[in-house]
Order: sequence, then structure tokens, then C-alpha cells
Amino acid sequence: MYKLYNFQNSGNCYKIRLLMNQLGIEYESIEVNILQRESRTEEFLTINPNGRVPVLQVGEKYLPESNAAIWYLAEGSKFIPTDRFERAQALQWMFFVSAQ
Ligand SMILES: N[C@@H](CCC(=O)N[C@@H](CS)C(=O)NCC(=O)O)C(=O)O
Repeated sequence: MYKLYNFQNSGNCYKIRLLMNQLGIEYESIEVNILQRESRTEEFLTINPNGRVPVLQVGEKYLPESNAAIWYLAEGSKFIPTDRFERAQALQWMFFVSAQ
């Protein structure tokens, strides 16, 4: 089962939870209170040296960056277009949003 290092009020975390719900993917949520700097502890920095949530845990591996997690989870689903140009457009919007 996946684990999601997660802060309830974070939009970057929300979009992963939304996708997992849409795809019916089960996961364990591990709440990291960023307001109490729980993402900056020595322990958490071994999970993500960037000190931020979300982080998706896949087996023994950690995947920070919400868009990377979304791309990983959505592979093979209707959320990643099969058409090459449309796939690039999906990435276009993901890059656009992360640059705002
Ligand atoms: N580009 C990253 C941004 C992650 C990010 O900014 N996370 C914020 C919450 S939305 C965070 O963990 N802030 C805590 C901190 O910087 O200590 C992503 O998309 O996952």
C-alpha cells in the first residue's frame, strides 16, 4: 500500500488525494504538520531533503513533488492521454500551475 506524507490544508497534497480517490487507490496518510515545522525535522529530511510535503512512499522509495506523484499514479489511467500532443498538454498545465 502507498503512504502519503501529507498536510490536510495543502493544495499540493490535496491534488494527490483527489487523484487517488478518483482512481480508487488505497493509501495510508501520514499527517505532517508543516505549521509546526514537522517537515523540517532531521527525520523528515531523510525522506525529503527539500523539507516539503507531499511525499508519496512507494515500497521503500520516496517520491517528492506533487506532479511527479500524480504522473506516477495516473500512468495507464484515463488521466494520462495516449495522444502524444495531448500528453504534452497535460504536462503543460502541470508546469504552468507549479510556476504560479
Ligand atoms: N513543488 C512542490 C511544492 C511543495 C510545497 O511547497 N509544499 C509545502 C506545502 S504546499 C510545504 O511542504 N511547505 C512546508 C515547508 O516549506 O516547510 C510540490 O509540488 O510538491
